Amino acid sequence: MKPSIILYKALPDDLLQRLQDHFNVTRVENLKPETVQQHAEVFASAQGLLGSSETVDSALLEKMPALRATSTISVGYDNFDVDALNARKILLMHTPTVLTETVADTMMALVLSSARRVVEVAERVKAGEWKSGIGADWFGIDVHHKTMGIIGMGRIGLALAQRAHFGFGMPILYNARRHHAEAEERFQARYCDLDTLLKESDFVCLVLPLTEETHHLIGKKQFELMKKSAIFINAGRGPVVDEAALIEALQSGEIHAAGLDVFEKEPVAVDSPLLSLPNVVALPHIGSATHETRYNMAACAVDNLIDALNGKVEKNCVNPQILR
Ligand code: 8YV
Repeated sequence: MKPSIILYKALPDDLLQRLQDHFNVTRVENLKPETVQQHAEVFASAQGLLGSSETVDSALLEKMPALRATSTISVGYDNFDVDALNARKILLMHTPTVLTETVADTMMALVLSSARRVVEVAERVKAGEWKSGIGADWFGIDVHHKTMGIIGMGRIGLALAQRAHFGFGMPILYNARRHHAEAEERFQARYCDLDTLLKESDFVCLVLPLTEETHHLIGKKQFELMKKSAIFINAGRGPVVDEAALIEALQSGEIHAAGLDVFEKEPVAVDSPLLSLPNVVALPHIGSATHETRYNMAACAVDNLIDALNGKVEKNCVNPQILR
């Protein structure tokens, strides 16, 4: 008999078929307590779980005593209680490589659109404001040859550095838990402590996962260290930034502008001051959201679950040590 699994995200037909070739699949809308209660028996016998953007905590795991592997269609796994998974010897699989280039493209889009005010001026054109030659009130600031500071030199940080260095001639500063030889050799990136990076960068680009250590890493003091002309970009996780401090820094002119793909609470509240500030480009967490990459992420997550339930954890596994 095929193992039972719960799918809590829509999949393209061919990927659903691949999943069904291996497993007995029950599709649910979400992992909310009402849903779990409604399908209590299936949850109690499921060995696998596949989807994204839902909380997986000990309350849920208690309802899933047969669970052996979870597979998230994302690189980030801050919505999983990893300690609780480890304690129950449940594998956690994720999709770290397939989205790298797409997220780096999104970050570069935020850099360009916030510096050159692309969204704002395009709206003005649509509103019929382009009546004669443009004056300084339409101007932006240059991106090329400015200094980019990258906080978090993982795969996405490297892909961003590549674009900025080779495409835009930008000197790269970076801060990370360790020195990164590849970044230093390929892009002449210079390692700095966080304060130095904040003081010297024209673009401060944040691409960190959310952990206890990174929560509110960037707050009032860090915005004060940045140049008044600095543009702040966040495409990692919203709660790494103290959003109230960010709003204040943007309103007071402590920093020049921001390009944001992530927020402390998503979707961002429609009455958030971030949405009425002209110097903010706000995106709805589209980092990896292209047809190609979302397909590749889903395919990777399907294969990850098949692998995990066969005990194969050489790649894409957050906690392979639990099998040892
Ligand atoms: C997705 C992401 O938006 O992979 C991640 O960690 O943040 C994004 O690619 C999200 O997880 C929905 O699948």
